[in-house]
Amino acid sequence: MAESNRPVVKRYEGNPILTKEDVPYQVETTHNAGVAKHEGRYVMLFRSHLRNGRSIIGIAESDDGFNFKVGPEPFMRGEGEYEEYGVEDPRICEIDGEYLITYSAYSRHGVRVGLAKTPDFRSIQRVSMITQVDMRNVVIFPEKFNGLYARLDRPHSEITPWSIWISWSPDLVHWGDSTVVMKPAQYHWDEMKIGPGATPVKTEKGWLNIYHGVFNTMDGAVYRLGVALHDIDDPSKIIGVSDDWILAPQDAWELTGYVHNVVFTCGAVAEEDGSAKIYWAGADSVMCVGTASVDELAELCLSRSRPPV
Ligand code: BMA
Repeated sequence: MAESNRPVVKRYEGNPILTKEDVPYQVETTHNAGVAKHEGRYVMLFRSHLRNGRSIIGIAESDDGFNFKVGPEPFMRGEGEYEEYGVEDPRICEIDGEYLITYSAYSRHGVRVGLAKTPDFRSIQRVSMITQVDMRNVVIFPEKFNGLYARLDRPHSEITPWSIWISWSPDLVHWGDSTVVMKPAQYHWDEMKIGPGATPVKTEKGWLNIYHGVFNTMDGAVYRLGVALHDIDDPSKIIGVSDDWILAPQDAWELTGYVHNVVFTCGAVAEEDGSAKIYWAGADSVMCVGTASVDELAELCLSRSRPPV
């Protein structure tokens, strides 16, 4: 029987849900946002380019996960030597009764990842830089494993396509025991590079990792989203990676903008009814949302699996 053409991720008909017109201070984009639920409300931390080309992070809140109101002031601006060129692509992880925020920090020394935390999104405390340079896209798992925090990260490399790794920490500051867990597949939609996207979602079948993958064309890179499933007790083990992407640039604001042909995620929220809201940026310009069945995404990793490395 032919497979259905029904999309795995159902785009919200009100997309885009956040644009620069919604921001009460001067910005050029609203993109690459981490999203979490706090006291029943959705909190979005989004990246904005300023007119000097550097980025800051703003905050928006919503009762329903679709209609967001932006706060009057930016939430984070680059501070100090290692954030001199700005802060980008925040991910939010709720653990131990607080929210961890991982973000890319740019400076004359390169790009590395910073960790900050907040109990309520009113105040913010910087913890530490948690990588050296040439690392981006850090997502922390919302549970510990044998007393250790775990994160997926994405080191840069000159001799192999950029891949997804896992690292462990007793205290969120010192990380190690890193191993590679997943690599791009050759002549595949993610062959150029992959990176962790949303904070992993716990499912009955394993941890769902919604990641981005890049393919290079004559017209430049195309960013799409895919899914992988990690073992529930040991997330360094991948139990399936969907051969198919789950989302590709399609709407006008995904096809053109600050960087064309990009859908890029930094956050998803699992709901009690078994669905997840997946948030992505279109063309590094605007924020969009869509819904998917968590079980269907996990099943896709198992039934249409390609080898992880
Ligand atoms: C990546 C990062 C992301 C960006 C993406 C698409 O390398 O710079 O922040 O969204 O490219 O341009």
